[in-house]
Amino acid sequence: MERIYIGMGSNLAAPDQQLRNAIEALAQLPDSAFVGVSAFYQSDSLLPGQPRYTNAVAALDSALAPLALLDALQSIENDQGRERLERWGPRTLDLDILLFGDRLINEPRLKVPHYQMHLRAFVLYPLAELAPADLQLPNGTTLGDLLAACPFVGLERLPL
Ligand code: A4P
Ligand code: MG
Repeated sequence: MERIYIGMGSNLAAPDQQLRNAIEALAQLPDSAFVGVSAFYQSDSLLPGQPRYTNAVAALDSALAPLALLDALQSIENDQGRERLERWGPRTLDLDILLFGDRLINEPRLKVPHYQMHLRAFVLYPLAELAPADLQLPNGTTLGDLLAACPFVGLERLPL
């Protein structure tokens, strides 16, 4: 089993409920054990003109291979009505593999760590609820280093 962190985001069709449904689905993945989920956080979209996002991070222990996990996450996205009309378009549910154990993955369909996680407060702060500050990324940077460089700006942590 490897510890996997998954970033969840939604900005359409009742985002908080989309995330709750995604958590239920993640808890049923085969060969995996659900570890926990952060609080929900709201923030403005990185792209102007889109509804606000709700984001959270989930932790999972899994024996699935990375691409098998990606397939499973994409079918959860599809089950929840994801339409891929444009890259970065508004979405009912986005599930991104942030970290997969200590692996560096560079496949056409899968890059891990997620290419922009280090820049995103809506990823790093929920992640910090589940992972220790000394968690190391494959390049040796720690989560604490990333948090120190990423101010808690524009994020609203929703009450549990
Ligand atoms: N892919 C590669 N690496 C990964 C990975 N680590 N995890 C590939 C998941 N998928 C990965 O993703 C496109 C392709 O990326 C997949 O087919 C997969 O093979 P997608 O989910 O279809 O497209 P996308 O989500 O539009 O692109 P992307 O790059 O994932 O978008 P982002 O970076 O997630 O940005 N603002 C706020 N406040 N909160 C947000 O969550 N999200 C976005 C979307 C913009 N603004 C936001 C937020
Ligand atoms: Mg995505």
